[in-house]
Amino acid sequence: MRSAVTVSLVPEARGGPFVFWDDLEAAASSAAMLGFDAIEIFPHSAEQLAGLPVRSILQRHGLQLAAVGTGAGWVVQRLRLTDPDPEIRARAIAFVSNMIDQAGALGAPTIVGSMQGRAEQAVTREQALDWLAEACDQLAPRAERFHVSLFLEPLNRYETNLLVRITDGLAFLDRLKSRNVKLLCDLFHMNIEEADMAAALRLAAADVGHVHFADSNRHAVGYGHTNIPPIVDALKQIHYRGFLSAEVLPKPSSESAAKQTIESFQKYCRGENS
Ligand code: LER
Ligand code: MN
Repeated sequence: MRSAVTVSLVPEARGGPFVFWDDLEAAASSAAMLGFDAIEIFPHSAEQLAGLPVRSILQRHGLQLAAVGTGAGWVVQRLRLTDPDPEIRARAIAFVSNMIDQAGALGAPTIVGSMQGRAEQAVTREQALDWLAEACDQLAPRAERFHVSLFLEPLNRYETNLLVRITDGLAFLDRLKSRNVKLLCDLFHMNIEEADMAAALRLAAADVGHVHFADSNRHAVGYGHTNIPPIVDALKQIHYRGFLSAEVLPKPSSESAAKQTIESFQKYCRGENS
């Protein structure tokens, strides 16, 4: 397991759960200094990502790119893969596709979280899930060209009514044609929705592609009340080899949240060399 920390390049997402903000070079420098293995970037758009010297920043600081988020498509442009308007769905697919191309060229997977949208008004959950499946079956082969997966993230009930629990995610993967979609298991959402977080991770097993490492209150792990050891044990048991990526509030400051995260990572995952 490897450690990662989030960097948001989206001013409109201010107040959101990202550790570092705005300045990729400064964020990478802090992350490397603290001993993180990787960063996870939340960019404004694929175009913004393409215009940044990401590769050289990563190289300079000896960091990997854990994943790239697409939430700005929703936060900034109000695009959703399950919008009732086919034109908006097409634009949402284009937004994620372009991100897959940029992230993929950097060897990183792309995340679909908020872009899953929600079933509302005349749209049934079944209909929304059909649209989401259609989108994922277009997007996942695109990611496959770069030998990376597409990560799909169940979100708590206040953010979606589509993929909420890990079992929703697993049932959804079953209906896809593509085998290149894995689940992003966010410990903050799971703390709200799962009866037993460790059991949910064991059930997902090889379908766990990425983990958002957050405490119960979405602060850095150690600042809330989630019981982390059984979760790390479950991840070891399923031979999880991916990242534990801190998608948490920058509280009391970015530096403290990052420092607390890496200390927790070292405390709970020490001796773990897989
Ligand atoms: C949103 O709550 C979240 O967890 C993000 O990772 C989704 O884009
Ligand atoms: Mn998340």
